[in-house]
Amino acid sequence: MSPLSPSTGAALVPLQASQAAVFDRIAGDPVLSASLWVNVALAGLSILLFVAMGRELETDRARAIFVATLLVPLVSIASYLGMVSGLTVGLLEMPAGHPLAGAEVLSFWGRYLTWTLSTPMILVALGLLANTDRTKLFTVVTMDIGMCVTGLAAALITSSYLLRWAFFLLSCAFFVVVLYVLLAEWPADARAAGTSEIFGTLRNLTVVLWLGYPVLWALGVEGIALLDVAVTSWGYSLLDVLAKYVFAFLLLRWVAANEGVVADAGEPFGSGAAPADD
Ligand code: RET
Repeated sequence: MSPLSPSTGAALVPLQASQAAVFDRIAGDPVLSASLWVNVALAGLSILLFVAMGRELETDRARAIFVATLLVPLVSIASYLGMVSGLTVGLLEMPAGHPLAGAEVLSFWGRYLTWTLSTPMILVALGLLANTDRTKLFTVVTMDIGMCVTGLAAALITSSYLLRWAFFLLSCAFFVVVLYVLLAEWPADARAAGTSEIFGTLRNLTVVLWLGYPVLWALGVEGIALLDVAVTSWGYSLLDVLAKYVFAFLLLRWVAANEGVVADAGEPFGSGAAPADD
């Protein structure tokens, strides 16, 4: 078929049309719209606050944690503006078997895309705090990216209900590895680095909140559709507020007050070998 054939052209038109249609739909639903704008505002405030909190940091590891932490609201503001504009939101027709089969459902797939950038930053910040080694950091970050990308696939598949859940399970398998490293590997590293207490608090916050995301996916419009689009969106937005801004604030506040402890742990992204005792 020629690339300029009428049918190809026809396929492109709805894609263009859907952005404006989606934009109008979101703007016309104040509850849904507020769930996005709240995060644009909070991400903006967090960026300003974090820059103020971290600008005096001087040591390598503390500054690396600062940059990773600051990237979380930076990615978030882009993510939420992308969704508000309709750019990263689609109208998907759910496959047979889905409770909303045949209906056009608003899918905020931009969330899963941008988590691919924001969640590794959260893990890098936590890993640096625990003074973990490169191998564990590499493992947790790649598994986390795997989780987000397969989560994106689960949300976007419109051909088969079964395959949506297959990707959901695959994403959960990646997630289990992330949880394993957080719960079984990093606590010992943090103990050795002298950051055990704050690491424990942030790890617990992370594990509990992150578990909420797959639960919401399963109960929301992407999964069994027990919750409607606006409730699902508010659910993710509230989880984001706690898992991103509150988490990042607590971490940065501690790092700013305890820079010496963080610096004594050694160079960032070490190999895991104990520093020479000279
Ligand atoms: C999905 C659905 C598929 C199964 C699993 C998921 C997990 C998502 C998580 C997201 C965390 C996001 C955060 C964002 C902050 O910017 C993709 C929902 C396991 C854990 C913390």
